[in-house]
Amino acid sequence: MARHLITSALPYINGIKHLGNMVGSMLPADVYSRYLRQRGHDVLYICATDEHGTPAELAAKEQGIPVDEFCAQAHDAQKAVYDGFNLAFDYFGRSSSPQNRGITQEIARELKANGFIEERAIRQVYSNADGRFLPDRYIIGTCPHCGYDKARGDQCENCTRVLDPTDLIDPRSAISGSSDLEVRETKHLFLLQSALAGEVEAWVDERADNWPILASSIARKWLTEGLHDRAITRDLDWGVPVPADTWPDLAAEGKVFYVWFDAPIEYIGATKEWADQDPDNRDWRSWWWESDADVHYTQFMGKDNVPFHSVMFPATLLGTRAPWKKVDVIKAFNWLNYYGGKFSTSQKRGVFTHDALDILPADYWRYFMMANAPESDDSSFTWEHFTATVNKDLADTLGNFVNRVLSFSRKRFGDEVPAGAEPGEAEARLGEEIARLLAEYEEHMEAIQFRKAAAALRALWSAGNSYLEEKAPWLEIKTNPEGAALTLRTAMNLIRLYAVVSEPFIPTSSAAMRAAFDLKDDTATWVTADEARALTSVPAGTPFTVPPVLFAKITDEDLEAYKERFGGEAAE
Ligand code: B3M
Ligand code: ZN
Repeated sequence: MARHLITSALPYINGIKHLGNMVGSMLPADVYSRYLRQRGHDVLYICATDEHGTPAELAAKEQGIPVDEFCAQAHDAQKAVYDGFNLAFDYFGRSSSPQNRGITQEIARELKANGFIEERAIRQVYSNADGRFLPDRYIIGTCPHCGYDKARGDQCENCTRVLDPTDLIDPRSAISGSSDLEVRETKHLFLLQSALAGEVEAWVDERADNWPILASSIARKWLTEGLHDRAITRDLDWGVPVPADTWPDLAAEGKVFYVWFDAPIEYIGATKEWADQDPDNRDWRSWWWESDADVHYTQFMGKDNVPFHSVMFPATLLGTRAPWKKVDVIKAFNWLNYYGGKFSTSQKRGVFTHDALDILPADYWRYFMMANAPESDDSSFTWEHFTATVNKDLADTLGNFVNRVLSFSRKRFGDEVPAGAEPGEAEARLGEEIARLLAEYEEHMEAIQFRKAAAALRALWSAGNSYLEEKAPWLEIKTNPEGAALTLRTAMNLIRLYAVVSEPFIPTSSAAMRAAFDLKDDTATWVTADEARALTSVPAGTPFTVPPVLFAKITDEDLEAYKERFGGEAAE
């Protein structure tokens, strides 16, 4: 038994999340966590909303409510959706927590003490009307390249060119609309990443070979481009304040840390939030202090987040000279597209997480997304593919097997698992096959290869169908009722095995399968190779019930309706 710390990239507080966000971070982390828990490991799965930064401030302003209120509401709304997907976080925190504030400030002080944070003066736009410095994206004006009149100081949305606020024609404040702006000198904190570059490189070299290739290649590419010093403070009201004991001038000016500085620290912060709920029994430092070398830490994220996690966050932690636990394995994902194009909130293209749950239960989505996870390449969501997968794998191969076996047995033998006949050659062959596929499934899960793991799971389900076709108990019953009883009993043992091993992917359906059998002392969380070979864990005489249909098929009419509602056309 090992201790596994698992985090998924923190969903940003504002904006609707689509299936692509989910498949690249929280869902795979949940599947992996569930698997490890079932294998008996001590797992801590931590996530949180990432709440600071300008987009949150602007969204709150648009709604006319204070930013803390906006974040509290948006946090609850996101949490409800994740509950709906059955994401079994040990804790889902908030980066605006006092815990994160404290740890972020502590880390900044340590970095300064070690000479890795320096104050530098830069020239920045100041708004007299607002009485504050404006971050780049708080300045709006006309784009010098394309003439778009709502270009932001960091980038023009229309022609996508990167801009400097001073490039804008007729610049004005996004807060007040005032054009009474001037450029003033002001101080910011810089993280001296260049001084840590060698150490970070050595750190990456030491472990990235063990990472799935997508993450290690991005980390290496980023390192070749060189680590530059970065400004880690911003002029915002909403953020972790620069601590006044260490930088009184900057604190007096109201500077806060840049959102990407405090967001990864919230992995630690949220662990402390979790521990503070039950301080007698939970020790957050034991998960984050490297002297507890038994902790194995895995992070899940989309590929755009890899540079921050593989290079910048480790640089921050290394620079503290404190034994903070650093990531062991980074599992990254490519994009999930929608009909070959991007999911788009503004164009209403694609499936958003709350709508998905509105239409179909979470297990349908969980299975489809993980079976088609964008691991080696981008993958594309289409309603046709989704329908075919649900109908074939879930409804036919798994669901139908379960219902057919249990209904038929009840009809012929009553409400208990039937006795009769000893396992023969067909059962021995089946047992070997199941044990082999189970080992394969475990191997892919350990390697965090979800598509392959899902394929092995599907093969386990298929093996049951092949066995049933071969033995044909509906014929057998006429000539050899004892043999039919053996077949059905063996098939019920498969159902029980499926219930246990499918749980990481389809927890609700697994629970329904498991509940079908009234087993005594039903505490097993996994299936051993011997049990898989024997297929006798559910003995004759065990009472059982027939669960309601596990997966309803998606009809042609449903398919058309979904395409109509969500737009099912190739992107232009
Ligand atoms: N919030 C992801 C994003 O919004 C970002 C991840 C933070 S992980 C520390 O794109
Ligand atoms: Zn432009």
